[in-house]
Amino acid sequence: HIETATGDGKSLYSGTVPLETSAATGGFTLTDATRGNGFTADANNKTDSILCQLFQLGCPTPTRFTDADNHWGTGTNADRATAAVDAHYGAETTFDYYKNVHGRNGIFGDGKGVPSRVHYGTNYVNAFWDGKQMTYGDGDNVAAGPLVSLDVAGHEMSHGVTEHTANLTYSGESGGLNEATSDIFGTLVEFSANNASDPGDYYIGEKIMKDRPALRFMDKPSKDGKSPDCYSSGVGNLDVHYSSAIANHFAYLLAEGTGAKTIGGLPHDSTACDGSTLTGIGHDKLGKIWYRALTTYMTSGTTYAQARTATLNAATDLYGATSPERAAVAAAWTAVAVN
Ligand code: ASN
Ligand code: ZN
Ligand code: CA
Repeated sequence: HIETATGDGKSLYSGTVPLETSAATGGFTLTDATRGNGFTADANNKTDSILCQLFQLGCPTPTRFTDADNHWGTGTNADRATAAVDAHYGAETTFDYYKNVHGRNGIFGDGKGVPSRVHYGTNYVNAFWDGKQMTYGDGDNVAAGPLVSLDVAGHEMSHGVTEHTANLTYSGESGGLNEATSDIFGTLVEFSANNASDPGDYYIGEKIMKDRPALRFMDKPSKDGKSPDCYSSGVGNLDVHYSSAIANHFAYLLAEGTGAKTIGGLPHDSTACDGSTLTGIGHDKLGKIWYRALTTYMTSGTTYAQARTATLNAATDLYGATSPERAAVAAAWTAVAVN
């Protein structure tokens, strides 16, 4: 007999958080029956063999966490359940973001929750969505700690949303748009949590990175030393995590405009490629416009020029052809040299 329960956990990055769990004989489990039975398990530092990755053959079975009193984790890595607290909270927050803001019932739109695995591999500095489940590495404790922050969780699970909507091909300009979609919604998931320990910002991975302030910067992507701030032909030849920079910069400028400000306690400063001054329309409207563009107008081969049209169409649908929102979308693309 299993019944829903509400516990709490001491996370690594988000303070003490409420957790939806299940009560069963022998203790509680990290299974969220209120969100389609998404659950969080321990990968036990194992990795998936190539046979597992390609044919789902011989894949290691993650172990379910159990807890006697439904108070999970200690806030440090010494307890293996701590990273699980962050991952479970990240899955809950992402599920709620898509449901409450976009009316999307889970990653697949079918109400099903997803499995999350923590403690994948050894010193594994990545996290990934494999089409069915979330997987998080522990990091190497030099470049990065465990990759279980809210923005990373939202980023990875949003790859599942993209796959089931526009299905943007993961190379060329569409690959950059796929990655940017994950950075945009990962950021909006972080904002939506309204968590005092991990407030919303436009940095990606600021909680996990140890040797620099963040993995990526949407206000000025070139702060990472590698990403472009402005579109040029050939941007589609870059790795998708750098070609994403154009849409990340667009998204920041649309939401926040140009100039310097502190957001989530972090410095942000954005400049338009054409020197123009922009006023933002806020991150809620950015999310509405990008989600409608992704689910209504973008397709697998969408380019940057076509993303401009897709978001203009979305803004027309949502706010009208002569709206300030639609004009702001046009100005933000022009500001990153997508004309
Ligand atoms: N963390 C990487 C990403 O989501 C891994 C991947 O799936 N390509 O971009
Ligand atoms: Zn990604
Ligand atoms: Ca962030």
